[in-house]
Amino acid sequence: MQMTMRWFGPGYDPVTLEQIRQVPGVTGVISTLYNKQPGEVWEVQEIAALKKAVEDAGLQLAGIESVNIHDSIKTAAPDREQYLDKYTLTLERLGQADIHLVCYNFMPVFDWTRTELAKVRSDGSTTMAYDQSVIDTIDPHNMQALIERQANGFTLAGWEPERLAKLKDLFALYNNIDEERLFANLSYFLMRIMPVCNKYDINMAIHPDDPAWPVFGLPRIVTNKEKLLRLIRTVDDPHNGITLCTGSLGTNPENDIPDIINTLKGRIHFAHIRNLLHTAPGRFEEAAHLSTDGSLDIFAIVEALYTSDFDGPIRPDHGRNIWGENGMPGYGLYDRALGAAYLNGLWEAIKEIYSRKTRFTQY
Ligand code: CS2
Ligand code: MN
Repeated sequence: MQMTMRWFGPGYDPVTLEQIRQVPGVTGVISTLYNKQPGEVWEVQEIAALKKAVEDAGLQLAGIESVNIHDSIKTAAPDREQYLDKYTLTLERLGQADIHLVCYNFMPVFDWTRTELAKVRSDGSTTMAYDQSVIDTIDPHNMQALIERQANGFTLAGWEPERLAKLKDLFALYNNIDEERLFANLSYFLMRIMPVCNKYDINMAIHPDDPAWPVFGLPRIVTNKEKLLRLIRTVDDPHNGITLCTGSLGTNPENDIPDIINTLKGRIHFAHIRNLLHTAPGRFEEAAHLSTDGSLDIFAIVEALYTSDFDGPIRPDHGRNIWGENGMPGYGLYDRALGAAYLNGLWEAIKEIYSRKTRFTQY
């Protein structure tokens, strides 16, 4: 396991690499070229500059989140081959730069969805929250404005105004795309990129849909154990793996996350750990990482990662805004740093318990 934090890059992230470097046990960052639109090829020099900035700060660029996928690939539009070639070229360049982990998602139109970005909790901290009954009354065309209004002046990952400006066209593209078609398009994408992933040993780690059910009538295909299993079996290559995001899979209380971890052993390449509190069916808010603050058993989750020999990067996913920090929703420094410290503590304790168990069974 390598403890990391997400960093959005200079000019986008108010958190600095120097601050991240001082969080105990954090040795790497997960980053991206935030200025890139889906479908744009990443330039060699841009990748090198990102890597250099991270390494100059004494950290490792442990992976990319995300190289976003163009809608023509997701919808199998007539020009998809051109975009697949571009994606492959970006992967090739990342591989040549010695980067071996790429997180991506295959959600139609909208990335993660929340109805509130700064819900005030009883302790005065603010957090992101979701309420399906609110979504049910919103015209999806107003969704971008709703997010923007609460985003504290930041452009949030997955909510790029340039792309969402064409929302009508985007929805039209997905008109005939049901779950099966979307799955076929995802499988095709994976088959097409596996050769380059094999050549450069790049682990692809699909991010689960967030929340884990259809939103605005758009299909969602990365939501539970069965669907994840189907995906890794359909393209049965070790480089086709997943990002275990507890906050996304955990939106559905029926998802047994430790069981998912055990079932997908060996194919989990990246872990996002965050906690959330279920307040009613279809309604939740993001909690502090500590198990007792939310509905997820973070100990059991970390234990399952440990016992399934998980050896990829982990990052504390969304944190609250605390101590007066006016951070990017979900990505302030303080609460994520507390999350990293907590997760490191759990890992150390679990490792110690298991090594004692092994010592005892040897006698
Ligand atoms: C992230 C996602 O902040 C978040 O919720 O987990 O935006 C994630 O980066 C993308 O879905 C992965 O492509
Ligand atoms: Mn996540």
